[in-house]
Amino acid sequence: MLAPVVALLALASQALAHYTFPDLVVGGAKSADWVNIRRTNNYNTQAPVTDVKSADFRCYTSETQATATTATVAAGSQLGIWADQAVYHPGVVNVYMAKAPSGTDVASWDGSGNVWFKVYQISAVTDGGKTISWPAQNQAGYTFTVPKNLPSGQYLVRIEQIALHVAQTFGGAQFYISCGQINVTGGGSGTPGPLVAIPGVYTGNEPGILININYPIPANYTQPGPAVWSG
Ligand SMILES: *[C@@H]1O[C@H](CO)[C@@H](O)[C@H](O)[C@H]1NC(C)=O
Ligand SMILES: *[C@@H]1O[C@H](CO)[C@@H](O)[C@H](O)[C@H]1NC(C)=O
Ligand SMILES: [Cu+2]
Repeated sequence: MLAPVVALLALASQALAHYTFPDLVVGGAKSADWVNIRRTNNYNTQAPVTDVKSADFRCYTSETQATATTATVAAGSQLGIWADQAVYHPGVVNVYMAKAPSGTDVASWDGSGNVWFKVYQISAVTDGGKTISWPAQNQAGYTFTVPKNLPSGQYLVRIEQIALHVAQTFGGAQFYISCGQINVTGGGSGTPGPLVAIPGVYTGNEPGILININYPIPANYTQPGPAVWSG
């Protein structure tokens, strides 16, 4: 008679197991779920992407084929990307953006090509091997500044939280991904870069992706991806 209990526990731990990023926070106001962010395949399962070469590594919408309502965001202002529950896996965060080609509505753009640059990251804190800590852990979401010199126009904004609790084997790192659509106004004349393709930016063998975070405690941590462009 243990079976139903075990099944229930399994369900409960599955429900607890993961998270999604369904909300943008613009001007301090949080959107409803999946309004400004393209609904991801995992909106029910919350399951992560683990194949960094898969098409779903970009926006995770192969099944939903979702687009979103584009939010207006002033350059230089704060933009938040919020999760459906606390991001409790230890790991790091990267936020990338990509500008839709001129004349193309971002709602009908897939973000292909060498077009993505990093605007924000939260890494690990190390001290030579005594301890390692994860400032991105146990957060409800993340807020960053849209670079002041970013040219005005329509962009995809993509978050990835890289959960590293079982990342000691290849493909073990879990990527929690979402793409929002924003229309940047009042921007500048900066040239964002370095530009990367997504997928393409990672192989899965990076020291910050294929890593045992538990033992021995890493003495240092290398954030995956290009440098942040801050404008
Ligand atoms: C983006 O903002 C510009 C400037 O306010 C506006 O002209 C344009 O219609 C907006 N586009 C979208 C898709 O919101
Ligand atoms: C720590 O630094 C060394 C030397 O630069 C490097 O080889 C190693 O990959 C780094 N470890 C991590 C986890 O980033
Ligand atoms: Cu999980």
